[in-house]
Amino acid sequence: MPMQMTFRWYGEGNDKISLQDIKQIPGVTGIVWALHDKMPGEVWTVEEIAKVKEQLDKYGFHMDVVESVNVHDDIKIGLPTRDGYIENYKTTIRNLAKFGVKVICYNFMPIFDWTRSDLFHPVGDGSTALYYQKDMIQDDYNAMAAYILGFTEKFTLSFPGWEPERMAKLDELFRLYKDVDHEKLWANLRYFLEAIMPTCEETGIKMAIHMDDPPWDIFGLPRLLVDEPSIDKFLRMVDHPCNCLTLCSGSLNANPDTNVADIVRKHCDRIAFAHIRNVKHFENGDFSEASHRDCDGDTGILEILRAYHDSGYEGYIRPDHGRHLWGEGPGTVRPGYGLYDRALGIMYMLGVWDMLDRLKENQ
Ligand SMILES: [Mn+2]
Repeated sequence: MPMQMTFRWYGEGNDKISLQDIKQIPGVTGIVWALHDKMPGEVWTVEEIAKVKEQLDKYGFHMDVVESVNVHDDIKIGLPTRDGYIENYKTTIRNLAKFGVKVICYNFMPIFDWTRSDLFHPVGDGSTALYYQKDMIQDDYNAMAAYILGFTEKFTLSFPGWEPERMAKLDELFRLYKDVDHEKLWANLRYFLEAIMPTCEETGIKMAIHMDDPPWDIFGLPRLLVDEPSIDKFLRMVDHPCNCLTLCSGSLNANPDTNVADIVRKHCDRIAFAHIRNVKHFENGDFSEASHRDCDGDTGILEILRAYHDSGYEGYIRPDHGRHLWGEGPGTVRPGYGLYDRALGIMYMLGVWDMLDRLKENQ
Protein backbone atom coordinates (compact mmCIF):
# COMPACT_ATOMS: atom_id res chain seq x y z
CA MET A 1 0.00 0.00 0.00
CA PRO A 2 1.40 3.42 -0.90
CA MET A 3 1.09 6.50 1.26
CA GLN A 4 -2.43 7.93 1.29
CA MET A 5 -3.03 11.50 0.17
CA THR A 6 -5.63 13.46 2.15
CA PHE A 7 -7.00 16.99 2.31
CA ARG A 8 -8.16 18.94 5.36
CA TRP A 9 -11.74 20.17 5.20
CA TYR A 10 -13.62 22.19 7.83
CA GLY A 11 -17.05 20.76 7.15
CA GLU A 12 -20.29 21.63 5.47
CA GLY A 13 -21.29 25.25 6.10
CA ASN A 14 -17.93 25.86 7.76
CA ASP A 15 -15.62 25.74 4.72
CA LYS A 16 -15.98 27.61 1.44
CA ILE A 17 -14.23 24.75 -0.31
CA SER A 18 -16.65 22.01 -1.34
CA LEU A 19 -16.12 18.27 -1.44
CA GLN A 20 -16.81 18.58 -5.18
CA ASP A 21 -13.78 20.90 -5.46
CA ILE A 22 -11.59 18.49 -3.52
CA LYS A 23 -12.74 15.54 -5.61
CA GLN A 24 -11.09 17.20 -8.63
CA ILE A 25 -7.62 17.21 -7.07
CA PRO A 26 -5.82 14.10 -8.34
CA GLY A 27 -4.88 11.43 -5.84
CA VAL A 28 -6.91 12.53 -2.81
CA THR A 29 -8.61 9.52 -1.23
CA GLY A 30 -9.62 10.83 2.17
CA ILE A 31 -10.80 13.91 4.03
CA VAL A 32 -9.12 15.04 7.23
CA TRP A 33 -12.10 16.22 9.24
CA ALA A 34 -13.39 17.22 12.66
CA LEU A 35 -16.52 18.31 14.46
CA HIS A 36 -15.49 21.93 14.67
CA ASP A 37 -18.33 23.08 16.91
CA LYS A 38 -17.32 20.80 19.76
CA MET A 39 -15.58 22.24 22.80
CA PRO A 40 -12.51 20.43 24.13
CA GLY A 41 -13.65 17.75 26.56
CA GLU A 42 -17.05 17.10 24.97
CA VAL A 43 -18.02 13.65 23.71
CA TRP A 44 -18.42 13.29 19.93
CA THR A 45 -21.66 11.40 19.46
CA VAL A 46 -22.37 8.62 17.00
CA GLU A 47 -25.14 10.70 15.40
CA GLU A 48 -22.82 13.65 14.76
CA ILE A 49 -20.11 11.46 13.27
CA ALA A 50 -22.66 9.62 11.10
CA LYS A 51 -23.69 12.91 9.53
CA VAL A 52 -20.14 13.62 8.33
CA LYS A 53 -19.74 10.07 7.10
CA GLU A 54 -22.82 10.44 4.95
CA GLN A 55 -21.41 13.63 3.37
CA LEU A 56 -18.05 12.03 2.62
CA ASP A 57 -19.56 8.78 1.34
CA LYS A 58 -21.28 10.65 -1.46
CA TYR A 59 -17.87 11.47 -2.92
CA GLY A 60 -16.17 8.21 -2.06
CA PHE A 61 -13.83 9.81 0.49
CA HIS A 62 -12.69 7.91 3.56
CA MET A 63 -12.79 9.52 7.01
CA ASP A 64 -9.80 7.65 8.49
CA VAL A 65 -8.07 10.73 9.93
CA VAL A 66 -9.52 13.21 12.41
CA GLU A 67 -7.77 16.53 13.07
CA SER A 68 -8.20 17.36 15.86
CA VAL A 69 -9.90 15.95 18.91
CA ASN A 70 -8.73 18.71 21.22
CA VAL A 71 -7.54 17.91 24.72
CA HIS A 72 -9.18 19.79 27.60
CA ASP A 73 -6.98 22.24 29.51
CA ASP A 74 -7.69 20.40 32.79
CA ILE A 75 -5.85 17.38 31.37
CA LYS A 76 -2.87 19.51 30.35
CA ILE A 77 -2.81 21.31 33.70
CA GLY A 78 -3.33 18.06 35.62
CA LEU A 79 -6.40 19.11 37.64
CA PRO A 80 -8.41 16.48 39.54
CA THR A 81 -11.24 16.99 37.04
CA ARG A 82 -9.05 15.54 34.29
CA ASP A 83 -10.25 11.97 34.83
CA GLY A 84 -13.78 12.88 33.74
CA TYR A 85 -12.48 14.52 30.59
CA ILE A 86 -10.27 11.50 29.88
CA GLU A 87 -13.33 9.24 30.17
CA ASN A 88 -15.08 11.49 27.62
CA TYR A 89 -12.05 11.24 25.36
CA LYS A 90 -12.19 7.44 25.53
CA THR A 91 -15.88 7.50 24.61
CA THR A 92 -15.05 9.70 21.61
CA ILE A 93 -12.31 7.25 20.55
CA ARG A 94 -14.76 4.35 20.71
CA ASN A 95 -17.41 6.28 18.78
CA LEU A 96 -14.91 7.24 16.07
CA ALA A 97 -13.75 3.64 15.79
CA LYS A 98 -17.31 2.58 14.95
CA PHE A 99 -16.91 4.54 11.71
CA GLY A 100 -13.53 3.12 10.82
CA VAL A 101 -11.42 6.07 11.97
CA LYS A 102 -7.77 5.01 12.20
CA VAL A 103 -5.84 8.09 13.34
CA ILE A 104 -6.59 10.91 15.77
CA CYS A 105 -4.38 13.96 15.43
CA TYR A 106 -4.20 16.12 18.57
CA ASN A 107 -1.78 18.46 20.25
CA PHE A 108 -0.65 19.15 23.78
CA MET A 109 0.13 22.86 23.52
CA PRO A 110 -0.88 24.93 26.57
CA ILE A 111 -3.55 27.57 25.86
CA PHE A 112 -2.50 28.54 22.34
CA ASP A 113 -2.58 26.38 19.25
CA TRP A 114 -0.44 27.45 16.26
CA THR A 115 0.68 31.05 16.55
CA ARG A 116 1.45 33.65 13.89
CA SER A 117 1.78 37.42 13.82
CA ASP A 118 0.28 37.92 10.34
CA LEU A 119 -2.25 35.70 8.61
CA PHE A 120 -2.02 37.32 5.17
CA HIS A 121 1.57 38.45 4.69
CA PRO A 122 2.62 39.39 1.14
CA VAL A 123 5.00 36.81 -0.28
CA GLY A 124 6.22 39.13 -3.06
CA ASP A 125 4.48 37.59 -6.07
CA GLY A 126 0.98 38.85 -5.27
CA SER A 127 0.11 35.90 -3.05
CA THR A 128 0.00 35.96 0.76
CA ALA A 129 0.97 33.46 3.45
CA LEU A 130 1.05 32.98 7.21
CA TYR A 131 3.98 34.81 8.77
CA TYR A 132 5.77 34.78 12.12
CA GLN A 133 7.45 37.98 13.21
CA LYS A 134 9.56 36.99 16.17
CA ASP A 135 9.66 40.35 17.98
CA MET A 136 5.86 40.63 17.88
CA ILE A 137 5.31 37.43 19.86
CA GLN A 138 7.15 38.22 23.08
CA ASP A 139 5.26 39.23 26.20
CA ASP A 140 1.82 40.50 25.36
CA TYR A 141 -0.39 37.46 24.84
CA ASN A 142 -3.52 39.57 24.98
CA ALA A 143 -2.39 41.63 21.97
CA MET A 144 -1.70 38.50 19.94
CA ALA A 145 -5.01 36.89 20.93
CA ALA A 146 -6.84 40.13 20.11
CA TYR A 147 -5.32 40.11 16.63
CA ILE A 148 -6.39 36.53 15.91
CA LEU A 149 -9.82 36.91 17.50
CA GLY A 150 -10.44 40.24 15.78
CA PHE A 151 -9.85 38.42 12.56
CA THR A 152 -12.10 35.45 13.32
CA GLU A 153 -14.87 37.75 14.51
CA LYS A 154 -14.70 39.99 11.46
CA PHE A 155 -15.07 37.07 9.12
CA THR A 156 -17.21 34.93 11.45
CA LEU A 157 -14.75 32.08 11.38
CA SER A 158 -13.90 29.62 14.08
CA PHE A 159 -10.31 28.50 14.51
CA PRO A 160 -9.73 25.19 16.20
CA GLY A 161 -7.78 25.84 19.38
CA TRP A 162 -8.83 29.50 19.36
CA GLU A 163 -12.34 29.12 20.72
CA PRO A 164 -13.58 32.58 21.83
CA GLU A 165 -15.02 30.97 24.98
CA ARG A 166 -11.51 29.90 26.00
CA MET A 167 -9.81 33.07 24.82
CA ALA A 168 -12.22 35.21 26.88
CA LYS A 169 -10.65 33.87 30.04
CA LEU A 170 -7.02 34.09 29.00
CA ASP A 171 -5.78 35.66 32.23
CA GLU A 172 -7.50 32.94 34.23
CA LEU A 173 -6.00 30.24 31.99
CA PHE A 174 -2.52 31.71 32.44
CA ARG A 175 -3.06 31.65 36.21
CA LEU A 176 -4.02 27.98 36.06
CA TYR A 177 -0.92 27.15 34.02
CA LYS A 178 1.37 29.14 36.36
CA ASP A 179 2.94 26.07 37.98
CA VAL A 180 2.95 23.89 34.89
CA ASP A 181 6.58 23.72 33.82
CA HIS A 182 8.07 21.38 31.21
CA GLU A 183 8.41 18.53 33.67
CA LYS A 184 4.81 18.77 34.85
CA LEU A 185 3.47 19.05 31.32
CA TRP A 186 5.42 15.93 30.29
CA ALA A 187 3.99 14.09 33.31
CA ASN A 188 0.46 15.21 32.44
CA LEU A 189 0.91 14.10 28.83
CA ARG A 190 2.13 10.73 30.04
CA TYR A 191 -0.83 10.37 32.41
CA PHE A 192 -3.25 11.13 29.56
CA LEU A 193 -1.62 8.70 27.13
CA GLU A 194 -1.26 5.85 29.60
CA ALA A 195 -4.93 6.25 30.46
CA ILE A 196 -6.15 6.04 26.86
CA MET A 197 -3.70 3.51 25.35
CA PRO A 198 -5.86 0.49 26.32
CA THR A 199 -8.82 2.09 24.48
CA CYS A 200 -6.59 2.72 21.46
CA GLU A 201 -5.41 -0.87 21.51
CA GLU A 202 -8.96 -2.18 21.78
CA THR A 203 -10.16 0.00 18.86
CA GLY A 204 -7.00 0.01 16.73
CA ILE A 205 -6.91 3.81 16.72
CA LYS A 206 -3.53 5.55 16.69
CA MET A 207 -3.06 8.77 18.63
CA ALA A 208 -0.83 11.06 16.57
CA ILE A 209 0.47 14.09 18.44
CA HIS A 210 1.11 17.20 16.35
CA MET A 211 4.37 19.03 16.84
CA ASP A 212 4.26 22.32 18.73
CA ASP A 213 4.02 25.31 16.43
CA PRO A 214 6.25 27.27 16.69
CA PRO A 215 8.65 24.78 18.32
CA TRP A 216 9.71 26.86 21.31
CA ASP A 217 8.15 28.27 24.49
CA ILE A 218 5.90 31.29 23.94
CA PHE A 219 4.62 33.73 26.56
CA GLY A 220 6.39 31.69 29.23
CA LEU A 221 4.32 28.60 28.42
CA PRO A 222 6.23 25.32 28.07
CA ARG A 223 6.19 23.51 24.76
CA LEU A 224 7.23 19.87 24.49
CA LEU A 225 7.37 18.47 20.94
CA VAL A 226 9.95 20.79 19.50
CA ASP A 227 12.88 18.84 18.03
CA GLU A 228 14.45 15.41 17.51
CA PRO A 229 15.49 14.81 21.16
CA SER A 230 12.02 15.69 22.44
CA ILE A 231 10.39 13.39 19.87
CA ASP A 232 12.75 10.59 20.96
CA LYS A 233 11.76 11.25 24.56
CA PHE A 234 8.04 11.26 23.74
CA LEU A 235 8.13 7.92 21.91
CA ARG A 236 10.24 6.31 24.66
CA MET A 237 8.03 7.71 27.42
CA VAL A 238 4.97 5.76 26.21
CA ASP A 239 6.48 3.05 24.06
CA HIS A 240 3.28 1.73 22.50
CA PRO A 241 2.51 1.21 18.80
CA CYS A 242 -0.64 3.35 19.18
CA ASN A 243 1.40 6.26 20.54
CA CYS A 244 2.38 7.98 17.29
CA LEU A 245 3.30 11.26 15.65
CA THR A 246 1.73 13.76 13.31
CA LEU A 247 5.08 14.80 11.92
CA CYS A 248 4.63 18.37 10.74
CA SER A 249 7.59 19.44 8.64
CA GLY A 250 6.67 23.13 8.77
CA SER A 251 6.25 23.25 12.53
CA LEU A 252 9.55 21.49 13.19
CA ASN A 253 11.53 23.39 10.61
CA ALA A 254 10.44 26.74 12.03
CA ASN A 255 13.66 25.96 13.90
CA PRO A 256 16.09 25.84 10.95
CA ASP A 257 18.45 23.53 12.87
CA THR A 258 15.95 20.67 12.79
CA ASN A 259 16.47 18.17 9.98
CA VAL A 260 13.02 16.69 9.38
CA ALA A 261 14.22 14.01 6.93
CA ASP A 262 16.48 12.53 9.64
CA ILE A 263 13.50 12.25 11.99
CA VAL A 264 11.42 10.55 9.27
CA ARG A 265 14.13 7.94 8.72
CA LYS A 266 14.51 7.34 12.45
CA HIS A 267 10.84 7.07 13.43
CA CYS A 268 8.90 6.24 10.27
CA ASP A 269 7.08 3.32 11.92
CA ARG A 270 5.63 5.68 14.54
CA ILE A 271 4.52 8.39 12.09
CA ALA A 272 0.78 7.92 11.53
CA PHE A 273 0.19 11.21 9.74
CA ALA A 274 2.53 13.45 7.76
CA HIS A 275 2.02 17.18 7.29
CA ILE A 276 4.12 18.57 4.47
CA ARG A 277 4.83 22.29 4.55
CA ASN A 278 7.72 24.47 3.41
CA VAL A 279 9.07 27.40 5.43
CA LYS A 280 11.30 30.26 4.39
CA HIS A 281 13.61 31.72 7.05
CA PHE A 282 14.87 35.25 7.47
CA GLU A 283 18.05 36.27 9.23
CA ASN A 284 16.26 38.03 12.10
CA GLY A 285 14.40 34.83 13.08
CA ASP A 286 11.15 35.62 11.28
CA PHE A 287 9.70 33.01 8.97
CA SER A 288 7.13 32.87 6.21
CA GLU A 289 5.27 29.87 4.88
CA ALA A 290 6.11 29.05 1.29
CA SER A 291 4.96 26.95 -1.65
CA HIS A 292 5.65 23.22 -1.43
CA ARG A 293 8.33 23.44 -4.11
CA ASP A 294 11.66 22.57 -2.50
CA CYS A 295 13.57 25.65 -3.70
CA ASP A 296 10.90 28.10 -2.50
CA GLY A 297 11.77 27.45 1.15
CA ASP A 298 14.37 25.99 3.48
CA THR A 299 12.61 22.92 4.85
CA GLY A 300 14.06 20.35 2.44
CA ILE A 301 10.81 19.01 1.00
CA LEU A 302 12.57 16.75 -1.53
CA GLU A 303 14.72 15.09 1.12
CA ILE A 304 11.71 14.65 3.39
CA LEU A 305 9.68 12.98 0.63
CA ARG A 306 12.65 10.80 -0.27
CA ALA A 307 12.97 9.77 3.39
CA TYR A 308 9.29 8.74 3.52
CA HIS A 309 9.62 6.87 0.24
CA ASP A 310 12.82 5.06 1.24
CA SER A 311 11.20 4.06 4.54
CA GLY A 312 8.20 2.54 2.75
CA TYR A 313 5.77 4.97 4.37
CA GLU A 314 2.17 3.72 4.12
CA GLY A 315 0.50 6.27 6.38
CA TYR A 316 -1.60 9.34 5.69
CA ILE A 317 -0.14 12.51 4.27
CA ARG A 318 -1.52 15.94 3.48
CA PRO A 319 -0.32 19.29 2.29
CA ASP A 320 -0.28 21.45 5.40
CA HIS A 321 -0.89 25.17 4.99
CA GLY A 322 -0.70 26.79 1.60
CA ARG A 323 -0.40 30.35 0.37
CA HIS A 324 -3.51 32.30 -0.66
CA LEU A 325 -3.68 32.66 -4.45
CA TRP A 326 -5.79 33.95 -7.31
CA GLY A 327 -8.23 36.08 -5.36
CA GLU A 328 -8.10 34.12 -2.12
CA GLY A 329 -7.77 36.50 0.80
CA PRO A 330 -9.32 37.65 4.08
CA GLY A 331 -12.99 36.77 4.03
CA THR A 332 -12.82 34.29 1.17
CA VAL A 333 -10.50 31.73 2.65
CA ARG A 334 -9.36 30.26 5.95
CA PRO A 335 -5.81 31.43 6.63
CA GLY A 336 -3.47 28.72 5.36
CA TYR A 337 -6.33 26.61 4.05
CA GLY A 338 -7.12 27.86 0.58
CA LEU A 339 -7.85 25.51 -2.27
CA TYR A 340 -5.27 26.36 -4.90
CA ASP A 341 -1.89 26.24 -3.23
CA ARG A 342 -2.73 23.09 -1.35
CA ALA A 343 -3.85 21.49 -4.63
CA LEU A 344 -0.58 22.60 -6.23
CA GLY A 345 1.26 21.16 -3.25
CA ILE A 346 -0.45 17.81 -3.76
CA MET A 347 0.54 17.72 -7.42
CA TYR A 348 4.16 18.54 -6.50
CA MET A 349 4.25 15.80 -3.88
CA LEU A 350 2.63 13.23 -6.16
CA GLY A 351 5.03 14.17 -8.95
CA VAL A 352 8.02 13.58 -6.73
CA TRP A 353 6.49 10.38 -5.32
CA ASP A 354 5.64 8.93 -8.74
CA MET A 355 9.19 9.55 -9.93
CA LEU A 356 10.62 7.91 -6.80
CA ASP A 357 8.39 4.90 -7.50
CA ARG A 358 9.65 4.77 -11.07
CA LEU A 359 13.28 5.00 -10.06
CA LYS A 360 12.78 2.17 -7.60
CA GLU A 361 11.10 0.01 -10.25
CA ASN A 362 14.05 0.54 -12.56
CA GLN A 363 16.67 -0.24 -9.95
MN1 LIG B 1 0.85 20.86 10.71
